[in-house]
Amino acid sequence: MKRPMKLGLSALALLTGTVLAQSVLPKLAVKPTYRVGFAQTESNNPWRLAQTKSMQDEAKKLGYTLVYTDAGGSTAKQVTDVRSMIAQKVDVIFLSPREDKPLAPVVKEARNAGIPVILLDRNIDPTLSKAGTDYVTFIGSDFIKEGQRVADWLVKNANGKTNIIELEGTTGASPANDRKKGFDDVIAKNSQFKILASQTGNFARDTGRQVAETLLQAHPEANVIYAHNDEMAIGAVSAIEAAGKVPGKDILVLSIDGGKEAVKMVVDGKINYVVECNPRFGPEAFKTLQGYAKGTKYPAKIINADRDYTPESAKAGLASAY
Ligand code: GYE
Repeated sequence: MKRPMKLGLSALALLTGTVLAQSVLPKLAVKPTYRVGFAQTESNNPWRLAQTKSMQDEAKKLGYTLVYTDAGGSTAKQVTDVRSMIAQKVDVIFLSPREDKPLAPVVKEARNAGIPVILLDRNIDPTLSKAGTDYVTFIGSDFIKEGQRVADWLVKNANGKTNIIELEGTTGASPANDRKKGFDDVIAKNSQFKILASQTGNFARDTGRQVAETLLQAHPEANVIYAHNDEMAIGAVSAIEAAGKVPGKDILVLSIDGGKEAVKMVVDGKINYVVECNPRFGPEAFKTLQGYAKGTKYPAKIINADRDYTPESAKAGLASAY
């Protein structure tokens, strides 16, 4: 009986040479200037505008060309946007993946085409793409911690207000998944609190307002609204007022992002607590690009520092909020 031939590792590597060669990160040459893609997910809020501006400002400062696309809230368009950057042979792609699964294949396509990808602000499902293999690194906030910080503040400052409505971000977006997990896990350990309903408001002001309106009608006993971003919190403030209640007093409002408009509402007492999510990515993003070209090894995640805004600190922080 003939034994099946066993291939040594090197023979396997020879046979599958191209495949193996493709599954390592492409190198980036040290050059005086680069053409850099930035695939933005949408531009419908101050957070996104601040992020885009920070990227544009830094590119300009360094004399790099920024190939900018805006997916306008469409995951399918963002996939196409990345493919067009690959076709244009940009040097590097900065990607803010709208959802954590559908963008995984194009990250690999870019890598296979020899273009390093750096993920900005939103992550890809770690079972589908790996830092150090498929993309260089993820730069952004610790979203689980953001959710935990909101819950920790609530546990300390609730004053008997324990019936929560949660407005989730875009379904399938890593900050929505993680801000929910971080918050819900802390709440689960504090049995006096109850999450009455948790529904997506798509990170958008008007959707947040509509969802909050419906949920407030369904749950008149609600006295806390936790929104995964400022825009939905601002929408919720309108919904609370439309329901004849006082935001910040009858119903506590908590959010994440820290844009000027929301911080001003903390100053005015309509929102009670905001955890910042820093959108100013430009300096860190381009520093990472340059470091990568020089051979620096990066960890899977580079975490931005985030402040917070309480009724006590909001006034002092307002001037420097984006
Ligand atoms: O909170 C939100 C934006 O991905 C961290 O997306 C970001 C979130 C941010 O549209 O306002």
